[in-house]
Amino acid sequence: MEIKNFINNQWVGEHANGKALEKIANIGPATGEVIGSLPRSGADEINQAVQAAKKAFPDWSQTTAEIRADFLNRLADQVDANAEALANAESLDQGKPVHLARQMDIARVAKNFRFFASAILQETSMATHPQKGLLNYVLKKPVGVAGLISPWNLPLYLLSWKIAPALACGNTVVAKPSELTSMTAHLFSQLAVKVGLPAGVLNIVYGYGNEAGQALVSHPEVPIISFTGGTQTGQTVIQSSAPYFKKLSLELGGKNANLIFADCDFEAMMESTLRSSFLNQGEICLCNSRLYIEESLYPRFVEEFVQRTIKLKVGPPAEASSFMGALVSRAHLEKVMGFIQTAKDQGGKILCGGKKSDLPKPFSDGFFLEPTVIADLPENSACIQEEIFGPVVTLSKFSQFRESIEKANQVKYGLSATVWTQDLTKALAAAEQLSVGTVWVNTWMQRDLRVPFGGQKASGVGREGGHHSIEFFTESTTVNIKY
Ligand code: TXE
Repeated sequence: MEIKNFINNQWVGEHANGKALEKIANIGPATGEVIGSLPRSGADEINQAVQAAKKAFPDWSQTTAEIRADFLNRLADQVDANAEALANAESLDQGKPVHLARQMDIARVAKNFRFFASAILQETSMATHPQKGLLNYVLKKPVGVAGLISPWNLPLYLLSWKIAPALACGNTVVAKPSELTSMTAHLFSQLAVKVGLPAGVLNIVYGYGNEAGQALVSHPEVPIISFTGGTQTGQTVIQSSAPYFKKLSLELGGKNANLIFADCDFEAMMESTLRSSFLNQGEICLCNSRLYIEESLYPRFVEEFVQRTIKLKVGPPAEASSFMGALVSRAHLEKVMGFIQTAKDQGGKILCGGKKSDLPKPFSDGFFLEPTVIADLPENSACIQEEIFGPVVTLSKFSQFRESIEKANQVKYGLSATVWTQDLTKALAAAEQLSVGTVWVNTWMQRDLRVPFGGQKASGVGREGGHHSIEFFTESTTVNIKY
């Protein structure tokens, strides 16, 4: 797939002076082969997109919520109608199994658009506070050109989670997907043209983060940035946008604890813990990579968990029986392997996994890694403190409730946590005491899209979801009239 920038509803592969843009080779994670290319865009291309979005803003921001909701619903219909092509492209580009791309990523893209199409129609944009002789009311207005930057783990799912509310609120958009996974954004731009989205409302520019991404974050005419990616990069985004006082929403890394108490529903916990540890090759910021098991349950847990982890199939992404596909890039595979080596150096015990999976041709050069379980690490070790973002989990014990909370909270991240217990008091106390943005009790990755989603500490700033996204993607003006 030869991807081109999508600017003003045109696919553009050249600089403004007509010279072809340099191309970045896109490597397929399952084979390590080149599967296409994307443009290496820079500040000029970002500026072209911003000017197109600026030009489209007056008309688009004046449309009614009904008209915008109708566009979002038609985009959702197009996503459903093209789900197979989108799921295959996502799998080919990111390495995840096709069945996971279909039922997790692409299904959620359509849901994101439908959700915000209805949310914008329910929004009470004028809160009035009448007093005797003084009328106070609040206007909610679109902000302008929204800069949306998305990562490579759930490419179109997370990009749509930003595009949908941004457009619903009347903003126009310049999006910059991860250079590792740009294919579904390109396919999505074709759907936008198909539904007749006016030119310049949605623009997508491809390229490296420190070039195109950096140019978008520091563009003076982009007053709002929604970013999902690494904690390190989040800091750069804050610094680059600081001179402009931009509105920022940052959803960053996580190092989420899974607290497993002896009184839990063991089978339900086990089933869910295998998913929350290794789903999407462990490349979900909400994965639970730190498992804390109550001492009395530990022997039974370890035996069962290791046995079932070994049975998880790492295979060709197109096969329905593959639970895990390939990691997103060679560099990421090496990074995760580096953590496993460090774990060994720091006295950790590899209970299973730890090696690259060897698959037959044409997958022998793919970035496949066995699901890995590491025990007996000190709490201050790198694998327990740092985000690995791969199919690697650590096991630790606790004996007291208080100890489980202290261990869960002792990392710099604060995105989410999961608690397995049948004791209501314990569950409620844990939810109160865990310093994270989201707590799951006896489940994982289930939530109503109206709740605020995001992290605290090094996991980010701000919340998106339901009304919180609408708050973020609008500016409010308070009007006070004396009569
Ligand atoms: O993120 P990056 P990456 C974590 C995970 C992963 C690490 C790095 O630990 O190993 O982040 O992953 C763009 N200015 N998460 O490399 O680099 C970049 O092009 C502006 C957790 O994907 O942060 C891409 O579009 N933009 C995360 C996006 O930022 C810049 C999911 C994310 O890239 C930029 C993914 C810059 N200076 C990784 N540098 C989650 N919370 O879900 C890069 N980008």
